[in-house]
Amino acid sequence: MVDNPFVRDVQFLKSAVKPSDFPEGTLPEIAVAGRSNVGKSSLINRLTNRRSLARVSNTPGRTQLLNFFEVNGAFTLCDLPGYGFAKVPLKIRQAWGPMVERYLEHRQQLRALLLLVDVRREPGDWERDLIGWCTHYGIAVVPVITKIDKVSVSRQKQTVMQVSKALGFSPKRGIGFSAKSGVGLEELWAAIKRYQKARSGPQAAEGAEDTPAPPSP
Ligand SMILES: Nc1nc2c(ncn2[C@@H]2O[C@H](COP(=O)(O)OP(=O)(O)O)[C@@H](O)[C@H]2O)c(=O)[nH]1
Ligand SMILES: [Mg+2]
Repeated sequence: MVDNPFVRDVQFLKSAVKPSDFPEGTLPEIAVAGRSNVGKSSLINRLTNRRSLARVSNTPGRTQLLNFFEVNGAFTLCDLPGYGFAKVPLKIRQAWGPMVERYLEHRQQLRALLLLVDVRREPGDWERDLIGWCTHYGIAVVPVITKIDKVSVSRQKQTVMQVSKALGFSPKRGIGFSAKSGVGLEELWAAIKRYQKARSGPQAAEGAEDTPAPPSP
């Protein structure tokens, strides 16, 4: 593994489904969301420099949980369950939306959501719906374009800008990331640090100007 100078200490706090079970405390929180197979576990492991912090936890049939970690004693990370795994029973898939929306609504200390998008896939309704919820609850979204090593170095910047725009953000908002090579790690950490200090709620000024309106019905 490439050295990661950003992490001193990571602790698993707990898993939870409903707000009354979320870990207490006032540290700012950053959430991570993405479709199954987008590279979420790989990103979290790379981000925290742990080989298997975010275990492959999308085992079909299992209850889907929000997993909370504390990083550097400075902020908490919430790993949302991957969305859309075909083998997950319908009942569990249907529980995903209400669980995540309740989290977005109630988690006061949530400062930003990292929305992972695979560089080889067109963002779809799911991504737009999630952005719509975040906008509604005043939560900043940072698009992270994963597996950026799959496109040639000369096209990476342009691709990130295109995906960012396709999601309704300003082109420069997106971050290209590769868990494989470590590209984007520094930029991602810089964004996390910035959002740790940001205010939450509907007045969350930073980025609000280019957060798209919720999709029309
Ligand atoms: N080339 C490449 N493959 C990746 C990257 N990140 C994840 N993968 C691969 O994508 C697959 C899914 O990754 P995983 O982290 O388990 O995705 P998750 O389901 O979103 O947690 C695995 O085969 C990973 O090795 C990346 O940055 N580059
Ligand atoms: Mg995973």
